[in-house]
Amino acid sequence: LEAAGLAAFREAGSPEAVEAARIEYLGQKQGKIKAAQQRLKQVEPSARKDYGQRFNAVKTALEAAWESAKARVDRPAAASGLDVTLPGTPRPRLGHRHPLTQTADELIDLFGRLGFGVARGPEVEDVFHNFEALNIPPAHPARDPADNFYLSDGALLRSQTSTIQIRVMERQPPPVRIVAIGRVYRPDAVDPTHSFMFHQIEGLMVDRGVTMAHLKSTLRLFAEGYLGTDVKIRFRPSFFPFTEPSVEVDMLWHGGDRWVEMGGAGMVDPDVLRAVGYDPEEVTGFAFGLGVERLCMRKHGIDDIRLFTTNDVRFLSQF
Ligand code: FA5
Repeated sequence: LEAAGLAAFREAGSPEAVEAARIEYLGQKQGKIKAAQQRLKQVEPSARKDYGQRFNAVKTALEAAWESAKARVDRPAAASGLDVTLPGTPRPRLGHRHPLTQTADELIDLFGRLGFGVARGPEVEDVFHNFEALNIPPAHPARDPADNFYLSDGALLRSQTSTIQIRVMERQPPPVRIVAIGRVYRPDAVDPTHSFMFHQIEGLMVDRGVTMAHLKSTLRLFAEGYLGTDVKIRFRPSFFPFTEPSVEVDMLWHGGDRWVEMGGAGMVDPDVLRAVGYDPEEVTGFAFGLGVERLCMRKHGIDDIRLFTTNDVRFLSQF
């Protein structure tokens, strides 16, 4: 009885089969255990004690077999091969956009609200767009092989986004009002505010009657919009071959104890306008080129430009 009952519970593969085995062995009316109990009365009085002990052991074993068979078939997931007692799979951690990508989007959005559209240009440039068209003659020190990443004769990794000014003006007549963001490359010595690859945001506005006052107020509005109204910026007279007059723009660094250069700017040189077929008697323009990493660093209190490219998740996950 015991062996047959244990086998019946062990082999029962569904709740119905387990119930059938229960009725057959443990059923109150016709169950085999019940029948075995009733046979106790017919046993010789001298053997009753042994019979009773054996009966109890078999009954306990079959009840236990029933409990475990029930637990086995009651788990709905058991049929699908899913073990619900295993620890769950951790929720995948979502990634997000790199802080510089977020910064680029914010800058484009901000300049968009000031009326600037978006332009693009290639990272591998020709000498004409990187230098020539920007009034940088062949003997100019800015063309020095030690200061640029030349790829082959006539091609280099662009050293400034000002190349895009030229490409935009070549394509369309005035008025122009665009910004362009992209990577630029220079073999500069690396330090907390310099890298050999960084991003610039270039701006160009050409129309009738554009003046230096427009340039300065645009850059002020931008700086206050991006860095906050308490930001301090200053303009210093400077020189670029493609603007006249030219300025450099500094921002007071976080900590407030030093100025860091944010970008260069100026009124587009009449020669540059003429070279793309614009009439400098009719239209004037301003242009600027700002360092994107430095803007992001100033806004978020980041101390070292190298953090953008070392892929430390402790840094990246803060954005
Ligand atoms: C220029 O590149 C000019 N093309 C800017 C310009 C545009 C002037 C339009 C006039 C009209 P400059 O070399 O100063 O200028 O670089 C501009 C900005 O890029 C700097 O102020 C700085 O914020 C950033 N920058 C320059 N070099 C590095 C570097 N190695 N690492 C990180 N940022 C840099």
